[in-house]
Amino acid sequence: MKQLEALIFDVDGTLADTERDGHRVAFNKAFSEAGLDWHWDIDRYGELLAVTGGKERMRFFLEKHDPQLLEEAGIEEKIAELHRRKTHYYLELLRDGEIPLRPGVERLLGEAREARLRLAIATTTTPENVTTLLSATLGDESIDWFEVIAAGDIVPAKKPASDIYDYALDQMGLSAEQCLALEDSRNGLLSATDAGIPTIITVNGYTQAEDFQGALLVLDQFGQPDNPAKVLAGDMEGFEYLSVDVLRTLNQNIEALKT
Ligand code: XBP
Ligand code: MG
Repeated sequence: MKQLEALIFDVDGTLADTERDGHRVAFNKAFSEAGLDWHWDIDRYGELLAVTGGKERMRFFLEKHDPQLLEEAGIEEKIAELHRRKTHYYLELLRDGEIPLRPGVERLLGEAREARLRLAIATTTTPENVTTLLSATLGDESIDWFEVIAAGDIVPAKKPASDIYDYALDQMGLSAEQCLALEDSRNGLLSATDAGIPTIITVNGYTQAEDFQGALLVLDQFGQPDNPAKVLAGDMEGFEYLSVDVLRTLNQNIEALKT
């Protein structure tokens, strides 16, 4: 029987609600600094989240908003420069403490470390965005809690492709059944499940209406003893919030189904 060995966390939307008041705000600052009129309001940004990756998201926006611009010489450099400035503004927001962790994240990481579960990250965002979020919320030493931080352009295809999870598994030398993935979006679910990793979803404002067919469990948040999680799909086995005990039970149930 395969034991649960590791947890692989998504970042944006899962560890913290980074999109609406973080990435979106930073994109808009970069656009206005460059003299562009590409303001992304909350609803439009929700539509643009269909595509993961900041540079990819700008290209997706231009396909509808100004397709001719995509044909112009130098557009890739322009997108890359806008993305560098966007990252600068995003890191500023993180360092200013504007983006807290979601409820239960710090507790679950602490429990997982105590239980000697191995930890990794699989995200489409830029690596500095991950390390800066961790430093700003949990202290510099928390970066070392994660033996692999698989992020951004390290793989050719971003989520929903499985590449980033395949990479994390490879780096850890683990098989998919030894891990659980924690995600907030359909693109994340598709990526993790395509890599064979059973996945737990914690929804947020942008992802709550998405199709999470195939997820092991769908929650409104990880939850806390004084702030129980709501189960939106699946079974939390009578537990009130996502704990290592729940994760081990879910893992054992999957293994039991195989025998
Ligand atoms: C996160 C993303 C990222 C961020 C922006 O998706 O889609 O693109 O919005 O990050 P997931 P960058 O949570 O599924 O990994 O601008 O650094 O790409
Ligand atoms: Mg996410």
